[in-house]
Amino acid sequence: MKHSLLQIWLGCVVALTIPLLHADNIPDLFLHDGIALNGEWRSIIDPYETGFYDYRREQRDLGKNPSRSETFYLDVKPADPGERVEYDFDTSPTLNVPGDWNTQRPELMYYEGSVWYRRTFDCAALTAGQRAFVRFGAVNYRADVYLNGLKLGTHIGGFTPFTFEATQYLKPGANSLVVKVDNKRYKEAVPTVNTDWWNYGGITREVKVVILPKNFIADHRLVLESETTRVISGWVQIAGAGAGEAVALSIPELGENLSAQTDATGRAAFHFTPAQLQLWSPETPKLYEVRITHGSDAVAERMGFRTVRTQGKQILLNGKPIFLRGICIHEEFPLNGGGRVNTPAKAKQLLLWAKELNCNFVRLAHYPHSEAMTRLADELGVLVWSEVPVYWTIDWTNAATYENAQNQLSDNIQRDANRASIIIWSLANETPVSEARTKFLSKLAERARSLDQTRLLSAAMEKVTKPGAPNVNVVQDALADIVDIVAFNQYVGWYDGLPEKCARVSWEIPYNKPVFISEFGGDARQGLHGNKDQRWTEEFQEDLYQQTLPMLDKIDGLAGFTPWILVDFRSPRRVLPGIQDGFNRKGLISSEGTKKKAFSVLQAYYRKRAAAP
Ligand code: GCB
Repeated sequence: MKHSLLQIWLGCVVALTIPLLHADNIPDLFLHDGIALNGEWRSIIDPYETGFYDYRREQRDLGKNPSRSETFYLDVKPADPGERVEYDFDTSPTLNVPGDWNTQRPELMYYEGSVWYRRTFDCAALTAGQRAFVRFGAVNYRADVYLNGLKLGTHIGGFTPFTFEATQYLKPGANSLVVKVDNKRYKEAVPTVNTDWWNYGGITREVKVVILPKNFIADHRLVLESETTRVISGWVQIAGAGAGEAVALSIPELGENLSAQTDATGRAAFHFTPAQLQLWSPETPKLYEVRITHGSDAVAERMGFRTVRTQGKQILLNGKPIFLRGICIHEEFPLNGGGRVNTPAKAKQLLLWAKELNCNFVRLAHYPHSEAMTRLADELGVLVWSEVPVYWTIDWTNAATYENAQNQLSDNIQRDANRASIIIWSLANETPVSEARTKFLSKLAERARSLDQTRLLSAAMEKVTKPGAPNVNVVQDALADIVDIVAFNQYVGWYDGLPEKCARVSWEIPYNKPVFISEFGGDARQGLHGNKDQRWTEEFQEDLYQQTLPMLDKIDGLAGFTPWILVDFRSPRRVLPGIQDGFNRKGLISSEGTKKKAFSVLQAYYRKRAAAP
């Protein structure tokens, strides 16, 4: 994305409070092989940001002559025994990448601030016309990136990929890549200061250096237009190209071998109708290898083809009504010390637990999960709700906050637009209704629709009690007019009365759209037993599920739900000793990986639903 003058101006205005906007207008290079920079990086904890600001609080990388003594990204050694250099990456401890820093070192468990990472790597000289890029899967929250002492750029936002061009900065032989990572929370940020999850810092996803020809495959999109005509259409974008460059696209299993020429914008269009296409669905998650070639550049990936739309109160997958048997998931793993999911194996385990529950759907809360997760969902046949961290009380009237949210949404859509598993883009979670908030979210919705017309839009809203009728719940939110699915979180039996209340409650949801319950649940400490009236016991949570499920069944137009949540997760808000100990305990699986009693209640309910949808 290119930035407008307005954006640049806004960037200058708010730079002191909220470091602005990501600086890349370079496509995601996930599919290209590169020099993997995973593994051990040297690290310096820098709570006062000494390596970044001088003693007058001037940003060193904006200064005319950054001093060698304290400017960490220069990564120098004393030139002679007398030189004062007050840092040394070579003798500093290491952190693993990808990985959060919190679970790697006890002193970083609660740390919110800056950590410098340094990785050296060797590289051959670029040949004429070649271009070099550095790609990060995700860094939470702000990354300032330097190669061989020079700045590549700044990225804001903790859960989406970014790529900087490094052609002018890469050296033949040894290179030093330095990243200042800062996970401090800001009121103006997305998410804002207040969340019910742990603010894991670090380079949490993979890093690689990619060397490409001058013009290269930047992006592609293939969409099944209709389940009846079976027409697939789409495009391949060649970066740097003008008109008349040849692009080949093949799907060997379908016998498709196509070629097309780029137009003046470097885009080649494709349109074809395979003879024997098997549609992707949770029951038959059929994927085809799609290969794209342009000159010496080639990428390949496995893709599925399906349609999704709504009709009145129904969600139709491949033209047939589907009930979404779901569960919410945070990107956090219970075993092996916990922390952010940082391997495909951990992501897979989360999806396998969801499948064991008889789910056909997951809500990936409350931010984009890794590429590995959504690709595994394609492979395993699990439908996905994908979300951006527009959570609770965002700074709705701040233009820079909006740009930030829009960038995160756009980057998430661009990254995952070819995933058959993703059927819903979610704009927000539990945001307080106001004119400013609805304006902000309407703009986000417009943006999402401009980037992708093939999926459904939603947001986790809230229900309210009907005035004068304490047992009647209603959804009254202008956002419901904008989204395709009316989704809301509800906690009858936990934050709202006791589980027995479920039997008395009725629902008024006055929209001719599918209704979806994006959260319900209650906490239980695994292993704590008692009777069902005793809060925090497994029996209380089990009873809450037993009471909630029949209550939800009565909702007109119910198209599915995602209880909160698959696994207990860390939350600094949850302080009750002996029960919470820093964890939200609404998981059906404990922070040690053990299933609680309510797991079987939901599993049995979904088994029945699957048999008679
Ligand atoms: C919610 C939030 C979720 C919380 C959950 C809870 O409504 O969307 O992020 O963790 O409630 O446990 O209170």
